[in-house]
Amino acid sequence: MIKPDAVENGYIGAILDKITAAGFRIVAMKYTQLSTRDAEIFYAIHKERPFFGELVEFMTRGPIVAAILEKDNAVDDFRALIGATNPEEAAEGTIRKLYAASIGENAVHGSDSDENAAIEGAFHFSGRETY
Ligand code: 3AN
Repeated sequence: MIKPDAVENGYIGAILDKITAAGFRIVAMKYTQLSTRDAEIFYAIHKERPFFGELVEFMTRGPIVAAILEKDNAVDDFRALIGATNPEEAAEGTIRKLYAASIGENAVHGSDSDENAAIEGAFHFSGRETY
């Protein structure tokens, strides 16, 4: 996902450019907005974390871009491309270093495993929206 902060700041095009330049193929994509319930389900794993309320509030405050991306070694390569969760710790040239302001508002989400990528892809897209 391209998160609400990056959408608000006009970075959709720049971020997609980096993603495609890095060799990812777009399997599915949409511009949409999460409801509170959507965000609570999507981030259910973080329910007990102190920042959960803040995270749900942030992720629902404006539109996002959701996408399914395909590449060899996609999970690790995408996490390398986006950089550390905290933009201050993200490597030079990574998406979070370039386009994120804080650990809470960090521009992009990437799945942390193939298993979660399948779950998260199915959360956003039906079979007939993937190509
Ligand atoms: P990542 O997105 O790099 O996998 P996770 O899974 O640890 O990071 O965290 C999920 C999301 O929760 C992050 N993208 C970030 O928006 C938010 N988050 C993580 N840690 C914090 C924190 N300490 N304070 C506020 N929000 C946080």
